[in-house]
Amino acid sequence: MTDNPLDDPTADPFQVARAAADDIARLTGVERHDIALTLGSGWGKAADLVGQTTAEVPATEVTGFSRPALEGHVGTLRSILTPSGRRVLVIGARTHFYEGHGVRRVVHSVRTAAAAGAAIMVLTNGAGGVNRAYTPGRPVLISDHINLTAASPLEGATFVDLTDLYAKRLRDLARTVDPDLDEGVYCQFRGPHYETPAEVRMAGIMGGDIVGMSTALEAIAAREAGMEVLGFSLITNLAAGIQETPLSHEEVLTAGREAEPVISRLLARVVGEL
Ligand code: 8IG
Repeated sequence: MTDNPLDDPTADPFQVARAAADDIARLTGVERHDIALTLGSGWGKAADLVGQTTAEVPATEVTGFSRPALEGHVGTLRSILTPSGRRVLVIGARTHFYEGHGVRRVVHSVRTAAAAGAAIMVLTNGAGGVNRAYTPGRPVLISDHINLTAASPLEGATFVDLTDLYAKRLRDLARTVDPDLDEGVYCQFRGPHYETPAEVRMAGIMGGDIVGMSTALEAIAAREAGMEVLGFSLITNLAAGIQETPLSHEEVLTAGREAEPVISRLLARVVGEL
C-alpha cells in the first residue's frame, strides 16, 4: 500500500530529498529554511515557543515521507519564523529504524532539511537513562553516540568523519541558556523492544549514558549532508535494570507530558540562540 519513491531501490535518495524540499517550499511559501528541528517524545510543545508558525503541512503531502507509526508523534511539518527572523523547519514526523522501511526512509527528513537549506539540525528524542546520575524528566545534551544498529545511512564507499558530530560549538551555546545541562553518550539500539538489563549494563560499560532508538542514524546523515548537529535527549525512564520496575510506553508518555513545559522552554531558548 505504499507509493513512496524511497522504496524503489534504484531511486537516488538525494534527488527524492530535493523533490521533498521543493514540495516544502511550495506548500509553506518559504524558499529556504535556516534551522531544522526534529521533535521526539516529550518535545512537541517547543514548536509553539520557537516563534510564529507561518505554515503547517501534513507530512504525507511531502515526497518520500511516511505516516508516523506512533501515537504522540505528530505527522506534520511546520515552518516557523523566529523573533530574530530565522526560518525553522519543524519535523514532527520521524520514521524509526524499527519500522523496517530501511535507513533511507529513516533519514529522509534530515536530507530534506539539508536540501531545504538548513545548516543546523537539532535532533531531540525521549530515551532511557543508563547513567545513574540521571532522573526521569531531565533533558541531557548528546555529546557523542554509539551506533548499535549495525546499519548506516551512508551507501557505498562514503567515508564520513564523525569527530565532533554533536558540535561542541552548539553544546556550548546550549549551556549559555542552561549552564547546568548535563551531557552524555547516546547509544542507539534497533528496538522496538527495550533492552535487557544485561544490554543496559553493556551500554554503560561501553561508555553509554543514554539508550534510545532514533538519533544516531539521523545525526550521521546530517553530517554527511554538511550540517552541524545539536542533540537533546529527554530522560523519560531509567533503562531496564537501572530502574526496578518494568518499562512501559505509558510511563514514557507520562514523563514526557510532565517535563514538556520545562524542556520546551529550554529548547525554544536554545534555538533562539543558534
Ligand atoms: I522513551 O529505555 C525510550 N526510548 N532503547 N531504551 C531504548 N529506547 C528508549 C527507552 C529505553 N526509553
